[in-house]
Amino acid sequence: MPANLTQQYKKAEDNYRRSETPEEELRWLQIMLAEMPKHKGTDHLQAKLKTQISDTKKEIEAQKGGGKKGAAGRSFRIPRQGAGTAVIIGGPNAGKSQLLASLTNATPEVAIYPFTTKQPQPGMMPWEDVFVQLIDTPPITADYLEPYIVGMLRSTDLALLMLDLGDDSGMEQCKEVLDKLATTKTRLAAESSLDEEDVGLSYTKTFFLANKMDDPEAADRLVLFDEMYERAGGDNPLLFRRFNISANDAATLEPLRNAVYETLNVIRIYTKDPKKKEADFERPFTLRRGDTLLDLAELIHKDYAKNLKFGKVWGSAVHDGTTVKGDYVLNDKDIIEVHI
Ligand SMILES: Nc1nc2c(ncn2[C@@H]2O[C@H](COP(=O)(O)OP(=O)(O)O)[C@@H](O)[C@H]2O)c(=O)[nH]1
Ligand SMILES: [Mg+2]
Repeated sequence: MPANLTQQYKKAEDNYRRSETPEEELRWLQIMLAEMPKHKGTDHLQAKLKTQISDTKKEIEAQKGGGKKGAAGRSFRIPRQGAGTAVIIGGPNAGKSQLLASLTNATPEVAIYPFTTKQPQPGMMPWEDVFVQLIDTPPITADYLEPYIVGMLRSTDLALLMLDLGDDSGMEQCKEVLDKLATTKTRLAAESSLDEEDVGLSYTKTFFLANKMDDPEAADRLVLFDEMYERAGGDNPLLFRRFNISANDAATLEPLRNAVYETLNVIRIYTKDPKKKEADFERPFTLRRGDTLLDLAELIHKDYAKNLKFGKVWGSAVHDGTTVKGDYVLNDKDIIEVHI
């Protein structure tokens, strides 16, 4: 039975995905439950939401209690940072940690033996004057999937699925990752979405990274991999946007780095204190394309949104110093004075 989820529900789930703290998560989960159409088709999802709400409450309590672990499986919470988040996944030795090391300031252990990475590790990838958060994860195999990885995939902006082309076993190992995720309610897809028919099923936008292209046999293996999936249905990696890379060769990663930033669909806003001559060019705010002056005010401080009088804009779409109201749609690189 289709769940017929409302726009408000979807907006709440979107905000839940982007929550940075358990308190924020709790707030959006409660709104999701309130917005959920109540009928037989959503019984299961309602029950799940209630469990999530109670787990999140426990986590908040545990934090207050001081340093104790939260609800089971939630111990690896990585707070969202930067303009967006991408989670790196794949089989053992695919090059996940190498990718994190090449693209970010992080220094994960990169090694020839599998299962080196036992905990998720974040790093910040620079893009012009902002950062994107990348998270390296332990490998997924036929009989090994950390439950928190599923949670991370569900709430991330983008997944980066890595195929190891440096070894004949890489193709099968990549298939195992997809097959394993197919046993959960969190799947990889060309675009992020919620399933309207199967309640609770969620798809996360994924880039497919064919890694170790420098290996002499890599190109041949990639052809074999594609043949394996040519007639397959389901979460088919042939549908994902593809990048042929060598994770240890930064030059091959440039198109990927740009695409990761672009897919986040964010804009940068420089704020200017009305009392000062210069805007703050050091730390732009990042917002989503389509966001308004009111959204910016909310990001700065709750009271700013409440007391917003007007804004002054220096940007590409308006004359310099134009006065605008809360519904003004922001453009990338706008300089904004917020007046309260
Ligand atoms: N030739 C080659 N080796 C790579 C590449 N990326 C990673 N490796 C090697 O593959 C092995 C596993 O890499 P690692 O990042 O630890 O894999 P992980 O288990 O997925 O985190 C290491 O020996 C890396 O040096 C690549 O693009 N080309
Ligand atoms: Mg690793």
